[in-house]
Amino acid sequence: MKIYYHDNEPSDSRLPHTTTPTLPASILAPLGIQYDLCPPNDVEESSIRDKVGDQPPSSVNAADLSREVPHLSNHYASDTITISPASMGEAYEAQINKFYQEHMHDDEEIRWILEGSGYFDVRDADDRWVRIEVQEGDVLILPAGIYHRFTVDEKNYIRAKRFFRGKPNWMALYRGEETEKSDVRKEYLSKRASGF
Ligand code: KMT
Ligand code: NI
Repeated sequence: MKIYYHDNEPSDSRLPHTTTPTLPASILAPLGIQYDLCPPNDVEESSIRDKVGDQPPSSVNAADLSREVPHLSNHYASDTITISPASMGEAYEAQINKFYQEHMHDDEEIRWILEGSGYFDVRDADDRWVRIEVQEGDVLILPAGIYHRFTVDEKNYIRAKRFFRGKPNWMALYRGEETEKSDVRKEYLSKRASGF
């Protein structure tokens, strides 16, 4: 996982938009973002690599993931999303443009990257875009109320498992006056101010 400020150039979102130096992963926690690594394998998923780690479990299913990633233990629903021209056809460009509109959610956004790669951009406390490069095995949890956006990279392919802590609700609340006034946003800002 590589983290850096987005260069804010308006060119294609799928380009790296890199700036240097890169940022340490420690900048994520004060924004309420959690990160973990959990390489997928072929028991549940079709894209397979050997697991890494000292004592890897022999397989990964939702229950194992819950054990490995303690903050996922309360989940009780999940689905898998594939973002690619092949899986989305004509809707592809429109869909990736939609993901790239700055938004937040009423609930956490929890993603386990099973295959491929992409970028999550999140706003830091100074409203700068921080780009988080994700790839296979990354588990990323964005808190409710944080402004963010997502794009695939130039390879145009990502497959991710989405977890729901409650009733699945994918509604994106786009940045604007209304969203700014919402309880979820206010709660996020207050938690961020007090260091989570
Ligand atoms: C979102 O709401 O930003 C997303 O679901 C991004 C796509 S998940 C790889
Ligand atoms: Ni989102």
